[in-house]
Amino acid sequence: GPRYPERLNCASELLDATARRLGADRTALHDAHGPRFTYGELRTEVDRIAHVLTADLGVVPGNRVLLRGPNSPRLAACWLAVLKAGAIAVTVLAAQRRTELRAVCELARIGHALCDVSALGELVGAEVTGLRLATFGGAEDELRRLGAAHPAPYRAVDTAADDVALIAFTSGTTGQPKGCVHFHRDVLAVADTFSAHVLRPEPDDVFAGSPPLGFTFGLGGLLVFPLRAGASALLEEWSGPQQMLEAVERHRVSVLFTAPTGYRALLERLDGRDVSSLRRCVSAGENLPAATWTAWERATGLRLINGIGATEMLHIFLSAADEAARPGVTGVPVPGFEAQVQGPDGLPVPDGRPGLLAVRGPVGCRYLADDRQRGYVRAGWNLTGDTFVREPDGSYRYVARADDMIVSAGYNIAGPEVEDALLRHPAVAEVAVVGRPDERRGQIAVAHVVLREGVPATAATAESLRAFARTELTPYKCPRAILFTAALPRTPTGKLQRYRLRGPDPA
Ligand code: 3SK
Repeated sequence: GPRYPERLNCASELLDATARRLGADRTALHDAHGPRFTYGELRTEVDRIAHVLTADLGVVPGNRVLLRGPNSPRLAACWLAVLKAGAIAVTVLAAQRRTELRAVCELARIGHALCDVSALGELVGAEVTGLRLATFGGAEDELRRLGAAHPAPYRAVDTAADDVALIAFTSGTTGQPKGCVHFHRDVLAVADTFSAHVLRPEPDDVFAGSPPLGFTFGLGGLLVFPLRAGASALLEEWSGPQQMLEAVERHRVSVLFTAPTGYRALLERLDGRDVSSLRRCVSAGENLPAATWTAWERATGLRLINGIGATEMLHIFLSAADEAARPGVTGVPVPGFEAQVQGPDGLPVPDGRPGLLAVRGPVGCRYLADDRQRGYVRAGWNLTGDTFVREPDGSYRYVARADDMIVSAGYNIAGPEVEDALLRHPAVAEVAVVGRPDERRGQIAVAHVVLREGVPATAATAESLRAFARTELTPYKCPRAILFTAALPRTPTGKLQRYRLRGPDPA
């Protein structure tokens, strides 16, 4: 893995060092309509915010600062300022509600916050005791007013490479959120492994995408990777795929980050759009069906870069560079990481057999005061909770989340495999296949289907899907029930909430 000096402030490395290396006049961040921040202007903005944090809000190194707002260059500047001031960034999703926010603030012992005015209501409603808060955005723009009194520059706090830089909360597809602690060196390590080896960005690249900065997929892809490369990023809260495609065209976006659902939504609206500026398209956040990979290649000529990452691991650890990417497999360990497929005893299983994915590398899981650490880390390996098969050629194929396997009449059925088959049917826009308790078979596979616009939700459509499944799948894998729904339940980061389809909401 990459090596770093003992003293390291990653915000200063990403911003000040890049500006020195490539020149302060290059564009760093912008949104779809507003003014651009060059590297020099971004540094001035960050330094002013760092002064406000220190002088006006009383932040000292090691304090945890909550950051909340839709994706924007200002939110990114706040994140960099918190780290430059030696404090710890706790970025939450703009979509999170007051009860969730209160839980996060208690777990992370939040004493300070910077919040976009558009996302203020729920934070105020969370009634966090003793919170010192400044807002940004809107006509008042408190942060800008306070910042104007502090001339740049701000000298970055001399943090250690393994001082805590951020606490990222898992999106919680099940259960209580968990805080994942990451160091200054971890932030650079994800850029110097996945981004450097798989994306290989150039300073002229323009990054954009849908994941929020409060999800580490977005933090890496839309802030850390572009700045590490001296490239630029478009940080915007998209109203939908249409607006995203317009921006790709207008701003000549070259590196795109979104989840498989995002690529399917873009595919529906690609007609007549010029996306020739795109060079690398990264898909993560959930399983990428082979059908989506193939449809994207057919429509754009581009090979989707599939990856699997985890908030616990900060970013992507298994992927394939685009020339090596092929449908249906995730890829190989990113240079700097090792992977194994293990049995329940922690020993590697032979190639071709399913088992638990175990990974290790320059970053790893450190839960904030949570006993679930024992379940995630075993003998130095991180167990991500995914079932994988290692193919004889050394590539890793996703099977399912370990707890998402459907066991029906003694057969193991991987929901994603059935979904992949149904997605090839022209009537299907989205699908989730989950197990439902059944007296005779233990569980049965149930397909929850969102139909494409204009397709009627009739018995004839269901029969057509059933017949199609029989031609594509071994009979025991065919769904026993097909249910039509308007939308699938997802977390604010876009992850499918299978548990909500399996039965009553446990919350
Ligand atoms: O879910 C993923 O695959 C992922 C990817 C990058 C960063 C974080 C996560 C959770």
